[in-house]
Amino acid sequence: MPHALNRELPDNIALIEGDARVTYAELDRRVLRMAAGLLAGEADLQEARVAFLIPASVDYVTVLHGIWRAGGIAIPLNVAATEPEWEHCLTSAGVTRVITTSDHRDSIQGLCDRLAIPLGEVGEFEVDGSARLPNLTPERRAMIVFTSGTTSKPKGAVTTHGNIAAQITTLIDAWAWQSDDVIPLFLPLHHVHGIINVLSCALWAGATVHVWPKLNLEALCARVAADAYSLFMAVPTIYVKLIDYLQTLDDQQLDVICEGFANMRLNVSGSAACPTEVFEEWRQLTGQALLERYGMTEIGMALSNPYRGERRPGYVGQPLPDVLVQLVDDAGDVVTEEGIPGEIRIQSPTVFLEYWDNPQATAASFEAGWFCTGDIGVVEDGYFRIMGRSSVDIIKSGGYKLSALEIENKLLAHPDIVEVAVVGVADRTWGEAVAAVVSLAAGAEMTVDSLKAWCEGKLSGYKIPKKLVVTESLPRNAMGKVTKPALKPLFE
Ligand code: MLC
Ligand code: AMP
Repeated sequence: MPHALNRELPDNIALIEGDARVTYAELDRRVLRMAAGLLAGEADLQEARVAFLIPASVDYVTVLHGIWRAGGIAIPLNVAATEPEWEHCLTSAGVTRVITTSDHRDSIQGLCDRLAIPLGEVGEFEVDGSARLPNLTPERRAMIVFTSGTTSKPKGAVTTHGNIAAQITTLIDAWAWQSDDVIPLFLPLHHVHGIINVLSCALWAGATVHVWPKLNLEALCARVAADAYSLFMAVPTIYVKLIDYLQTLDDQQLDVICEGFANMRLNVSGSAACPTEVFEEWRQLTGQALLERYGMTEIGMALSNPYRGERRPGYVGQPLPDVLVQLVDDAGDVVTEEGIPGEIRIQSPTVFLEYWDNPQATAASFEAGWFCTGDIGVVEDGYFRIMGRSSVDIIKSGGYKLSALEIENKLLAHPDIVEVAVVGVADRTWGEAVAAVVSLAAGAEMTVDSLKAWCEGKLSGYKIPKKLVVTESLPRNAMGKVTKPALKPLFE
């Protein structure tokens, strides 16, 4: 199978979790036992959808690769999501079983019972002995990652084994992954940044991943200061949080941590625009010129500043090998000159297969064989710059892509809310912060804290509005549509 764990370096450490160090040989043995347990005598899972609710850990990797080896489609669930959000993933993907850990069982047991989906813990599937494993050709479906868009509910983006292998190998070459690399992994493992760019690239290269169940800046920086890592990949919000944290330290502590970052061979930023001030502050602190790249769940990584060469602040570089990029203007014409903006469209072996069980959405996202990203870009002096998105209904907060429509739909269920519009407003830490404008039923009152409290359990924490404006009525155009750009100044 193309993206199996590295098998050439069985004694290398694949994963560090707490005090445990797991070699590639040990991990491979666990994965084989998991695959055998999942198959339970069958020859092939035949693309059955197996979801798993497991934080970043050796268990997570065992289950992900076990599902792949057994011929299933792996669906990583967000450990911080709410029950209605999990329900959408399980039902829309036709999930046939869910795997979790003892710590998370209680949170999803009731839902699985209600949906009559068998739920098991990791250990229950790890059987002794081995099984004949199916032959996995590149066109077979491997994974579904749920991604928000311009529809109210997240869509399941399906990637094949071939897509995943292409997404990995292009980065192995572009960023010169090596088997002696060590990388910390603190990003969520239900999105491609964590799953592909960090975890899968490292495991392909025979490198070492130090898994953190949660971002802990102090503990992470202590390891950085000890020169534990050669590579670092994060969203811009994490660099902002690191800069803020470093500023709280005394000079001696600061120096040793900055030295740790300086000694790494590469620091990468992506998933959202990296402000030029953050690029400059990071360079001043650590001497590292952040390598900014651009990607998307549906396409993996597409554009990247060079590993060797000029890394230009505010730009995302050039197409990665084998990635074809077009800019298409409003008139539908391909842009042929620098300086003229257009929608970024992609053709590449890394581009996903389809949205699960949604041929209309799949068809709508392609134009003449090109995947339409909805992002607007421009080329200036040979480098791509991301100018924004064609939809105001997509918000990028701390690297998470959020649908304003999904949040609006939830808020409309609030008994006091008559009308609502959700927008993203510029925010130093989050890039964009979720902000809601509401009009209320007569006599009702609302504060941002009372709204947050009401949202708990209904929306993942990062989707909950951080800002609120209560107004008499929402501004609408002649067609009756809320004019969202007119709302942003309300939060200035
Ligand atoms: C957490 N909070 C957020 C948030 N993350 N609010 C808005 N946006 C976010 N992204 C809120 C919590 O709800 C909580 O609110 C408070 O912040 C503290 O929560 P926390 O969990 O302790 O925060 P922290 O651990 O600091 O998380 C921040 C973060 C996380 C940046 C580490 O958001 C994160 O891991 N982001 C990365 C997402 C990612 O991997 N995206 C890639 C998608 S793939 P309260 O009110 O309870 O205090 C992709 C393609 C590509 O984009 O190109 O890579
Ligand atoms: P997701 O759908 O969660 O995979 O997020 C993908 C989106 O993140 C892209 O469509 C872009 O809008 C945004 N994105 C990713 N990387 C960058 C970047 N370097 N600069 C600006 N936007 C980015």
